[in-house]
Amino acid sequence: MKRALITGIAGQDGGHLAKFLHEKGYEVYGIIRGQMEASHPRYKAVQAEMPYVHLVMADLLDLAALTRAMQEIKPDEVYNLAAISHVGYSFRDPVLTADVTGKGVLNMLEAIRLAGLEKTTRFYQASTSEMFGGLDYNRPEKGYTETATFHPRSPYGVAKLYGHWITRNYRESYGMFALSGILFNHEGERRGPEFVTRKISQSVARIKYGKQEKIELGNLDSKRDWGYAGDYVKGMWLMLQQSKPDDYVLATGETHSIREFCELAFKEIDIDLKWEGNGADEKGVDTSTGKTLVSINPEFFRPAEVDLLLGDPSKAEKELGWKRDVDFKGLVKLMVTHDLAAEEQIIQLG
Ligand code: NAP
Ligand code: G4F
Repeated sequence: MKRALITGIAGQDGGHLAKFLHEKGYEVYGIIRGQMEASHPRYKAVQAEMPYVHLVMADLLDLAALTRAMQEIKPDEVYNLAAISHVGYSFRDPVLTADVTGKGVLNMLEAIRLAGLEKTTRFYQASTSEMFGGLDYNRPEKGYTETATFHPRSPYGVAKLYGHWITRNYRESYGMFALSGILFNHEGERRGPEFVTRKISQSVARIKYGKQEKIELGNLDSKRDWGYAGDYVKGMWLMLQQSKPDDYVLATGETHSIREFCELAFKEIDIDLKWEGNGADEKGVDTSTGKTLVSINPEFFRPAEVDLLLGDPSKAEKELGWKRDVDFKGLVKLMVTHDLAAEEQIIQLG
């Protein structure tokens, strides 16, 4: 039985990956942070959701705890998913973001070496399309590939770029099987409510049941290459099964605006949106009632924005045989359907 260690087990991807690896027959260990005892409500909630995961307490900032975990578990595969992962938040707390999202990767790699596992343990680093920055000058027509130029536009993107390069450096310096998946946005029913897609799908469900009047958003113009997280964790695993370590882009090859996501999400509850006004005065209005359902709150604007992300997953499709099951429309439907069911359950429970 192979042993896998996942950091960021309590996050969106951690849950999908743990289930996927468990179903493949892995013994799965997951790192959870904080002063957690088995009686802690958060620890209990994660354990209840994933009873097959052995939870290990450690923090990405704590090299000693990470080294101990490596020595005790001796994992065959390590998936480093832990990070301060919210781009907007990284502008508010850039130092912590650099420490966790950047230097935390170095701590993981060093922990593997200090435990003497650098020749046996395979390491996956969660790199990101945020490293490209979405600017015109570096954007290939068919989308970003593994060799496109990086130009990160947030403290998060800069920290991730350090993680990306230090992973590559450990591969080249010590012959470690260490690689990065450069993943474009992936979403789903486990997505945190602080990210725009989940904020929209949860709000649409609350609006449907009269618990919320409207959604306040920031930049509606930005475009993202959105896929389903369940499809992307398969790609992470495939990368670590190859005979040689290499970096791969995972993306859908399609890009859509925040506005389009809103339109499709409201369609799921039979509301057609039309857009009125410009800039900070723009509104999304219900065509049949005239009610404003989306408005702009400049609080959600970022000091620098990534306007457009589009990835080219050709290499992963060709070399890994990676395929996706969920397209953009399917993703919006899946998320809104999930959140409507959750609201219905709350209502039924009183
Ligand atoms: P997520 O839901 O935000 O999960 C991140 C996890 O990291 C959380 O469980 C968090 O723990 C944990 N964490 C934060 N700081 C930590 C620390 N100091 N020590 C240990 N754990 C810590 O992120 P995700 O969407 O699953 O993404 C997984 C990874 O892929 C992240 O590295 C992200 O940056 C990267 N990525 C994501 C996407 C995407 O679209 N989802 C795209 C490209 C790359 P708590 O639960 O305690 O907060
Ligand atoms: O959902 P977002 O916060 O995701 P973002 O910034 O693209 O980052 C996510 O994807 C990255 C991969 O490219 C990951 F590396 C990263 O960890 C994270 O998972 O924002 C998407 C877009 C942005 O342009 C943002 O300005 O939506 C815009 N937006 C508009 N209104 C909003 C809002 N974003 C958020 N979070 N909240 C809003 O109200």
